[in-house]
Amino acid sequence: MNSQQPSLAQGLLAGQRGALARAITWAENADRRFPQLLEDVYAAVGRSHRLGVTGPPGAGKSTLVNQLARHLRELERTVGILAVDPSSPFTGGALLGDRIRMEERTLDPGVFIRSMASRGSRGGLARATVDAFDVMDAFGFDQLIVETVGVGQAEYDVVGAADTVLVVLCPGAGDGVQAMKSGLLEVADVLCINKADLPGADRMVADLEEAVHIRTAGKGLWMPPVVSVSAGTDQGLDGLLEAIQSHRAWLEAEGRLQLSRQEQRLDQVQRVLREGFDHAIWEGRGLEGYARAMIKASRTPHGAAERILEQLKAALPSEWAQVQEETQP
Ligand SMILES: Nc1nc2c(ncn2[C@@H]2O[C@H](COP(=O)(O)OP(=O)(O)OP(=O)(O)O)[C@@H](O)[C@H]2O)c(=O)[nH]1
Ligand SMILES: [Mg+2]
Repeated sequence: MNSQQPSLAQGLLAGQRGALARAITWAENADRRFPQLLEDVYAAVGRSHRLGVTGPPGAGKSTLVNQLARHLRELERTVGILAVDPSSPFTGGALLGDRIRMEERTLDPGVFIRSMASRGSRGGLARATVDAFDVMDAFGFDQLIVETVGVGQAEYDVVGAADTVLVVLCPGAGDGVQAMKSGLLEVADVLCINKADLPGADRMVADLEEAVHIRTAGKGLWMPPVVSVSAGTDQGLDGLLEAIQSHRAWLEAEGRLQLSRQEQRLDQVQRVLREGFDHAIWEGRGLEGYARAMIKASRTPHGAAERILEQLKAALPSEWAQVQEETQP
């Protein structure tokens, strides 16, 4: 173990919440000490089930996550929750409400809740979320949940970092049609129609079941169950938990979870690389001067970038191609 921060890694593994909070801050800030920390605790990563919860603003995601956490606690399972603060102005108002409702759970040591600022950054949010999930996983929660608003690619990337994606919709406002158009349906492993106490829920369930059937039937794919609940009045949560559990069981059969985790890791390598790449090539290698010289020599910006890219490609180590050949089946 690295001598510089044994206490944080050990604190994390010993279940100290202060250590967990600090580790997540490092993850969020892409702190330089984070990679070593993750290395020190990595043997303990991989036991939690990761649930991503997304859906349009106001669908009832926070209410639902709160209820899910309550039911999971009744089953004596510990829960770590990340709430990605929506940076979009039209959802900003719900934030305080979220906090207050989620506060109910924070007195329970079996539940940990943390908000993450989305800061509108593309790969950055997903990278930080996965890093935070990894340290929460090492800490030892049975269930990890991330809530995000399904409005853009960054949000899809975040839920894509989960084992199981729960898409929450509610009747009215054309949500069902909108979800089908926006591709929300494609990312869903479980579809939840919340606010079943409102009119139109049954119709929506039927429509979505049909859409799911058309998409998946006969293709050997997972067929996402459509579950209707009323989080506000705590109706139907058992059925929802069962649906989540059935997806988890499906993943764990035939090594699918392992494959899916490998893909998640690969995505994370790409995100971390992307964040580090700009910095690495511009820093201390004279690239800026080189680019300026090309601009002076009246290259177009595209021409200059293309030239630099060609040179970078030529510099890629040849053993990469070999490793790839060796690992091909
Ligand atoms: N009628 C009804 N209202 C509900 C139900 N569940 C949640 N709500 C209400 O829906 C509103 C939005 O709930 P939230 O849980 O904040 O929704 P959200 O999806 O987290 O919202 P954002 O995070 O802002 O996107 C609140 O006023 C809730 O009280 C339900 O089952 N039935
Ligand atoms: Mg919310």
